Amino acid sequence: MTDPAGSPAERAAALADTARAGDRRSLARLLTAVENHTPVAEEALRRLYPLAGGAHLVGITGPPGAGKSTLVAAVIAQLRAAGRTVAVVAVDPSSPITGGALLGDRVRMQGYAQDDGVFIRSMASRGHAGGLAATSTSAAAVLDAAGFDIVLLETVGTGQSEVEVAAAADTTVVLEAPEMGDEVQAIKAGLLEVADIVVVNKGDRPGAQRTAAQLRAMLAPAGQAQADRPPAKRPEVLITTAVSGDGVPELVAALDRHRAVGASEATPAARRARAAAQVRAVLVERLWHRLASPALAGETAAALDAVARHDIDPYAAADVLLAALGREETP
Ligand SMILES: Nc1nc2c(ncn2[C@@H]2O[C@H](COP(=O)(O)OP(=O)(O)OP(=O)(O)O)[C@@H](O)[C@H]2O)c(=O)[nH]1
Ligand SMILES: [Mg+2]
Repeated sequence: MTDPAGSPAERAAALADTARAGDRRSLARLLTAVENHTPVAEEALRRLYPLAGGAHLVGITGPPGAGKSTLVAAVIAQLRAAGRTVAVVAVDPSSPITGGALLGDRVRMQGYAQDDGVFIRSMASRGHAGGLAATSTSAAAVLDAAGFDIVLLETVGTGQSEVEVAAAADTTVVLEAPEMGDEVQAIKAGLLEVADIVVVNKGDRPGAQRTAAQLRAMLAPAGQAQADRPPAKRPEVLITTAVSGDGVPELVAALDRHRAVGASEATPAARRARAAAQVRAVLVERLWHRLASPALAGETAAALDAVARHDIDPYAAADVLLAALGREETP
């Protein structure tokens, strides 16, 4: 395959068409473009977004080492046995290589390397504000338009990343492992807020039942993490053992149930709220990008330094930078 020549728009059109037809190299190139936020990616997304919407987008998040990648590999096996196709994006804000690489190794070990019904990709989030949500949403839309039945987004839960990934997903699974210590307890409440399904993995370890019971208690009516959640929205708590596959069929069934309920019950307001989160992420990213452009970089740096020195507050700096953006628009 040669590099398609032509304008970004023409290249994007060609890539979008071949990616949509399922060509893996085109998919890989398009996702690289998405990762690098190139004009080609934007143009391709313009073509593909209207064709997306058929896939079930599932976010899987949780603390480092909880077994996300191992569970994703087990879910892939379960889905393929049922004849369903699946694409995985492992989004790792800290180490873009390792998460996807481990998952890729496992899936190769399982014999899916030559299987057209499985596509795996790891992606960096480029660190800046809104980047993870924008990247996840765009990558999911590309894979959705390419016809995969299920698109899994794996990301390590570190505080903000899971919220951004949840914005891109129809169903968010929060993974916990037993005996993970106090620092994990601290992020648990934040993680649980985005959970549609809670999974205690490493069910073969002592304490799994106890952890599941604790989580059920936290999510029960008097618990802390569900105060503003209607009863039907309370996440169920499942136990899996990713290394053996125990509990994985139950997890897939729970995903299907959540999707069916979501499709029938999601209100226009809920759909708009999710769209708002996605658009806001892109907006923040675009504005930040423009502030870093040669025309505004000096003014941006000066405003940030002034905040760092406590000469002005962040609100005042935001006003200054919004004014600078406005001046740039109307020269
Ligand atoms: N005993 C046991 N070990 C497991 C299970 N699932 C995963 N592990 C092990 O836990 C370790 C971490 O698993 P990963 O799947 O890499 O975890 P992860 O959440 O993807 O980790 P990061 O991507 O680094 O955040 C590996 O050594 C796995 O073999 C399980 O069900 N039982
Ligand atoms: Mg992983």
